Amino acid sequence: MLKKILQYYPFNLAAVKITTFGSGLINQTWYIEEAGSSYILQKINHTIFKSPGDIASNIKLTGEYLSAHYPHYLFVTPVNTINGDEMVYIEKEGYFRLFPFVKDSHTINVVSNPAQAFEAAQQFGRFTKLLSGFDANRLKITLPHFHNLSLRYRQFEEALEKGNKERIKESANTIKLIHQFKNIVTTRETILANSAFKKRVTHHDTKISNVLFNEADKGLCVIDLDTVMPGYFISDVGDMLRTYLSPVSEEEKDFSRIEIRDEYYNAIKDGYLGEMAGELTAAEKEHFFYAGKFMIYMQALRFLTDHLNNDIYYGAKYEGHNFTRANNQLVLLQRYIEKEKQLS
Ligand code: GN1
Ligand code: MG
Repeated sequence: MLKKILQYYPFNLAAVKITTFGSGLINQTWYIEEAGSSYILQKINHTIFKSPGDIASNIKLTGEYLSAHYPHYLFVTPVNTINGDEMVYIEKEGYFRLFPFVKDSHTINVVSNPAQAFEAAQQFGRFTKLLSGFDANRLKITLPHFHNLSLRYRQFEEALEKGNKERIKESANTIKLIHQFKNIVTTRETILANSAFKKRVTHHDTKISNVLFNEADKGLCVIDLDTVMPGYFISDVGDMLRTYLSPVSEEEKDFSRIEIRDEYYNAIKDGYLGEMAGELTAAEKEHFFYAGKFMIYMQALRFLTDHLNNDIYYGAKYEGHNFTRANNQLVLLQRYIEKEKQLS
């Protein structure tokens, strides 16, 4: 099947070597080697990204802006097919695209020192900063309401009415915790109503595996641009706080291992503000800590909602997978809030 897709690129198919690659939950990724060159092939999850053409259009527009204004900035754009298209569409299989593999780069799955957190935060901050002269409204909305916490909350309430009855019953304690932290939803509504909160070009998926590092572990560039859309800084900062602060990820089942590491908080802050301090308003800067609450809570909400809806969005590798993930995120949220006075 993959060879069928590679036919659309100038490959010598007999010499192509394909291996699976990466750890994303949504898109599928492969590593392609041919005659000493390497590429990344990705299948876009079409049930989630309903208009893959919009993703291609966003990458093209931002890529053109960046190469015109910052020719030395590394920004990875897809390789065109032999027909000059940015993607391949194959009936029943879906949409695929090919990226050049950045030489001597690697990705990291778990942040293992504050310097990596600093580098990643600098890369995400730089991305938004360099695009500050680009009108974010030109971007297509690839996932409508992606980080709309109020809508996520309503979807959770709907799952409480229409979801799996047994799971709802078993989740009573988790549901109670979600209700207990509802003020995180109202705070977002209040702050975003303030014109001091600005819409900018936002990545919306700032996990560490979406940054390429060089051999010296310096950040090279950001990748996975599917969710690049107009948005607020709390999305990007918040997802870094959510995924870099604890030594264990959302997959961890032993919740006693979840902790907040102060030096990583400071590294994210230094890396991001080193780029963005001149862009963010005072009101935004005051909500740096809130960004973490927002994203951790939203992820807990999304995992729990999916569990109540029989795992239709994230899928499940074992019974109760999304329930464990939701509880993991709620423990993370509580550990985080315990440090509010100290960190903010
Ligand atoms: C999904 O596919 P991946 O791993 O890049 C999700 C993110 C979640 C993340 C949780 C389009 O990202 O929003 O934070 O899982 N992306 C989408 O691991 O829903
Ligand atoms: Mg992603």
